[in-house]
Amino acid sequence: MRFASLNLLAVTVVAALTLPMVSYAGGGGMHHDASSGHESFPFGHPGDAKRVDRVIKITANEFSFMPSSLTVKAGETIKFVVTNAGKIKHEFVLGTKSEQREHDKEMQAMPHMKMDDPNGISIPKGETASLIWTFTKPMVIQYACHEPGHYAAGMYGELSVK
Ligand SMILES: [Cu+2]
Repeated sequence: MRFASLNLLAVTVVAALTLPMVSYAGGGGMHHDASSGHESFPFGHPGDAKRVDRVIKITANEFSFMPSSLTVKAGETIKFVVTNAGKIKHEFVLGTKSEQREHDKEMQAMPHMKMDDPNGISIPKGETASLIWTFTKPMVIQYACHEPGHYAAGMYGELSVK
């Protein structure tokens, strides 16, 4: 439901600023499960901390991730431990390429929006944060940062689920 309110807010902001070039189709790539009210994702779901199969360490910097590509297996629960070695705040958000593009548009419109999506974390400079995710089927997605201008600067990596 967060995305619904987000889009509503975005429309309000856009209307207030009268920026007709920015359009919000609504919903983006995210899907809502009407029964639970929780978002669902085509590439899996938040993982159980007690069932982590593998820990993957990632370093975020201006403006890239190390490593810049990853491979996991369908069915695996991964704990991503992301260290921000940069001088500014970064994010680590999982999503399909189209979801990332949609989310980036929203973030550019509202750069100070607080990150509270289950598929992403925000990491202050010098800190380390983690995200646990269970991947359910083979596909290729991205991990990306949506701080203003970062995605456009190439701050994303390819994650292949085999
Ligand atoms: Cu960034």
